[in-house]
Order: sequence, then structure tokens, then C-alpha cells
Amino acid sequence: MRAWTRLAAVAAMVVMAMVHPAAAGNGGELYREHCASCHGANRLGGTGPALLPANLRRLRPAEANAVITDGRPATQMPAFGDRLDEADVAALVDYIYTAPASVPEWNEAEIESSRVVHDGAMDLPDRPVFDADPMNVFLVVEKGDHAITVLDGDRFEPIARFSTRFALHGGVKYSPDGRFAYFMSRDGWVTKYDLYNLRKVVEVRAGVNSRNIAVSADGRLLAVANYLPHTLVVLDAGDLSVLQVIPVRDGEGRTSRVSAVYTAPPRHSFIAALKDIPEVWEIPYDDEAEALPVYRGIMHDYRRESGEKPPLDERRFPVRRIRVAGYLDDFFFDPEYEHVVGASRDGGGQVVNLTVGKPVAALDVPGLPHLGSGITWDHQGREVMATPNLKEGVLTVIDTRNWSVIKRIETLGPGFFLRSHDDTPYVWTDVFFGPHRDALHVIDKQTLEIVKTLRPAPDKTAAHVEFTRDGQYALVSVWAEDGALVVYDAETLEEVARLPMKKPSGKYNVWNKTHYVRGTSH
Ligand code: DHE
Repeated sequence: MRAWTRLAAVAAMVVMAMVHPAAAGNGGELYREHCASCHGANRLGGTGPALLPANLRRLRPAEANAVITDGRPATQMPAFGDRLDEADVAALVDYIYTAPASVPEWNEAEIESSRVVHDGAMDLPDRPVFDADPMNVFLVVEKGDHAITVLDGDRFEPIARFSTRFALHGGVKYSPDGRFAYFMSRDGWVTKYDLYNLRKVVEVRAGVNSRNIAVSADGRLLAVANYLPHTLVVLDAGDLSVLQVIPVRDGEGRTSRVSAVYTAPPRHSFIAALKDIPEVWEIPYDDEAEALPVYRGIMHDYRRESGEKPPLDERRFPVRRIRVAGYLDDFFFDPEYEHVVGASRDGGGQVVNLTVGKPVAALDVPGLPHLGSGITWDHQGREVMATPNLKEGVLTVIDTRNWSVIKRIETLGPGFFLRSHDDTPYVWTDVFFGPHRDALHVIDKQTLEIVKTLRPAPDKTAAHVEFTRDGQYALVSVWAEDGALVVYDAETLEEVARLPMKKPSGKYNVWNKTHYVRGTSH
């Protein structure tokens, strides 16, 4: 280092020490005194969320500073501004954004010991305690105060509302009969909720920093994708006990975060997207999967290693590794689950045929396609898929027969979610980013033209649409603290109801999800 650079560095350190005298090292002490009782002595979370760098990626340090000073409205996080001076708050922020010397492995024992079984909730009657159509119920996630509203999809009236773990993410999933809902927080808490009895049944912390969950098509299993630790966890969907913790690593010992896990019903498997290894993983989970030619090899190897096939609940799930070019971490599946289309972090898309286990085409999409929100529909006698774009104001429509682009529909800005239903003529997309974030485009499935642009609440983000089971109504979130759920007639595009809600985000219709209706998320 040159002398003047060294001098500048020393001067900067002196200035920092003057501005943040406490930053020199009492962050840990302050944490133990003020934060540990809610966020856990090990920073893994308690009544408050985990405070580890991996869990704080979505919060800028300046925002963390404001939360510590002023508290967080509608949560139990108090303001510390009257007890801590600026330097103390800065020291705390430094501390929580610094990785601890070690993070627990969060293996089977830790997961099992986190399990909370809610009193008397395991054996409740198998019939709804309400008179609404249980297959046309929605769970609406309200991010504002970490709650879920159970909504009657015929009358558009709340049936119940309950608090959830901090910061749910990913779609709510249902058991195939629609009775149980499963949802997950970014801190790895998985909750099983009995929709018939409106009760939480059991909760387990399957990871320290998690992405999403998938329910097997037969409803017996749950798979959890984790960023921290680098594992995929398979749970028994009945009581959320651990069946297997699968470490995620390649042949050379490199480990990887799991970006997401999905269920592939016709394949009887889970499919996982990996963030740090150029592989897609497929995990077959039942005897029918074993009958498919593509699995025979791995099941054969598995039997050779382990002798007789043990019963499912004692089995180690085999992993089929599909090598791909680059890292794919956002997935779209065609309705037959023959192909997966993955987007890489540098943009672009790759089509992988799951049967042969090889990339077969590249997608010509600009910017960063949000393939996880991709949907399909029939367009003039052929099936097309469309994906919004996280970086550009464009919706790309693609022919699934040859993966060629049919049309690029210009929108008012980058979008996040896209939705439709087999029994509606339109596709709905939001404009999540930029000055037009209050707009929603309604697009004709046949002409591929925007027929109307709705603005449910000027200047407030409008996003995430879901349809009633018959496709007659579209429900939209006004994504603001004093937000609302707005219901539109999906044909006339007129508003028919508006319910105040606290930053509603995703909403999930039991019928559409359990019947894999095209146009919704699965
Ligand atoms: Fe999500 C679903 C990944 C940021 C709200 N999001 C998903 C899924 C994935 C994903 C893989 C599919 C899960 C499933 O099927 O269960 N999301 C990511 C990201 O990588 C990204 C861009 C960055 C991150 O920090 O994770 C991201 N997501 C966000 C947000 O900022 C959103 C808007 C607000 C939030 O809650 O954090 C957000 N994501 C959602 C929602 C779904 C979702 C509401 C469920 C969509 C559905 O209809 O099923």
C-alpha cells in the first residue's frame, strides 16, 4: 500500500471511530442486552426474525437503523431511539450484518426440536366449521402485519384472520383434498393449517433461511428449499416430522443454496433449482415414479446400496442430477412437466427436457424474465406461454411447440406476476416497478393486445391477481400498508368489491391450486 493510501485509511478509521465510538465492538454486548430475548441469543430468531446477513439481504443497513431507532409498526418490534444513541444503533447494525463465527448446522435434531404441535389440533373433525364452499376459499397473505385472511370466494367476506410467522414468502400450498394449507416464512418456519377447523396444526423450522415449499401430488410429503444451510428437507406432511435432510453438493464437494423446489405431479417427483451448482435436481418420491424408465437406473443403484427397499417413511430419497449449462434459479414448467425452462442470474432462458435430462433450446428473452410467474393458455389453437420481465417493460409470449417468440407485448414497466384462468378471456399482468406501479394490464388471450389498463388505487402498487374457482372474478392486491383487496368482474372488468387489508400480497384459491388450473401458480 502506498504511503498516502495508508494515511487515508488510518484517517478514515479515526473518523469512523469518532462518528461511531461504539462500533469498536460493543455491538455484541448491546445485542445480548436489548435484542437476544426476541431474536435469539444465536441470532437465529425467536418471536422476532433471524438477524443474520443471509436473512437481512432484503433490508438495507439504513433501513435496519431506522427500524431499531423507530420500531416497526404493526409488529412487536419496539423503538429503541429513547434508550440507544446513534453510535449504539450503528454498532448494532454493524453487528447484525456481520456473519457470526459459526451458524448451527440446522440438521434433523434442530428441526425436530423446533416442532410446535398446537394443542388438540391433530385430530379435529373432517368437515368445515363454516358454510362457504371450501374449494372456493382463498388464503390472502397480508405482509403489513404478518397475517392471513381466510376469504369466502363467493361472498367476498372474511371467514377468519390469524397471525403468521414473520415474513411469509412463496405460494401457499394445499393438500390435494384442499383441507390443509402449508406456508413458509423466510426464516424457515413451515406451518400446517387446518382450513376446515380454522386452526394451526403444527409448525416446524426446517431451515435458517428458506425459499419455498412444495407438497407432493399425493399429499404425503413436503419438500423445503433452503438457502441456509445448503439443504433440501423432506418432511412428512402429516405431522411435519423430518424424513430426510438432503445435503446439496456436487461431485466435487461444492455446496449450493436451493433457489426453489417444485412438485411435478405426472413425474411423481420434486424438482429443485440450485443457485450455486449447474445442476437441476429431481427427487422421485413414490413407487410410480420408480416405474418410469428414467428412474430405473437410480432406483437400481439405490437398492444395490441399501438392500431391500424400506417403507417410504424410512427411505432415503434418491437424487437424479441433470447437468445444465450455467446456473438456473427461476423455473417455469410446461403443463405436462416434460420441460423445465430456467432463467439464469445473467438473464436469458434455457429449456431442459426432463425426460432426456438435457438442454434442448434457448429462449430469446431480453432483460431478466420472471419465469416463476410464467403461465400458459391456448392461443389460436396452440399452447403458448408468457413471462413477465423483472428488468424491462415487456411480456414475452412464446410458442411451446418450438420455444420461438410469438410476440413481445410492451407494458408500462417491468412486471412481477402474471395470471389467468382457463375460463376467462384475459391475462392480467402487473407493472410492479417504476412510476406506473399502480397499473395492471388486461390482455386478450387471442389478439395478444392490451384491452384495458386498470388503476385500482392511484400511486399504490397493484399486484398479484388470482381468480375465483369458476374464473368469473379476479382479485387484486393494493400492495400498501393501508391497502385493499379489490375484486373485479373478470369479463366486464368492473370493480365489484373492495376489502381493506394490510399490505396484501399473494392470494391462493384452493380449487385453482389443487386442480392445477392453467394460469395460476402451482
Ligand atoms: Fe418471490 C413466489 C423467488 C422477491 C413475493 N418467489 C416466489 C417463488 C420463488 C420466488 C422461487 C416461487 C415459490 C413457490 O412456488 O412457492 N422472490 C423470489 C426471488 O428470488 C426474489 C426476486 C428475491 C428474494 O429476495 O427472494 C423474490 N417475492 C419477492 C418479493 O420482493 C415479493 C414481491 C415480496 C415478498 O413477499 O418478499 C415476493 N414471491 C412472492 C409471492 C410469491 C412468490 C407473493 C407467490 C406467488 C404465487 O402466486 O404463487
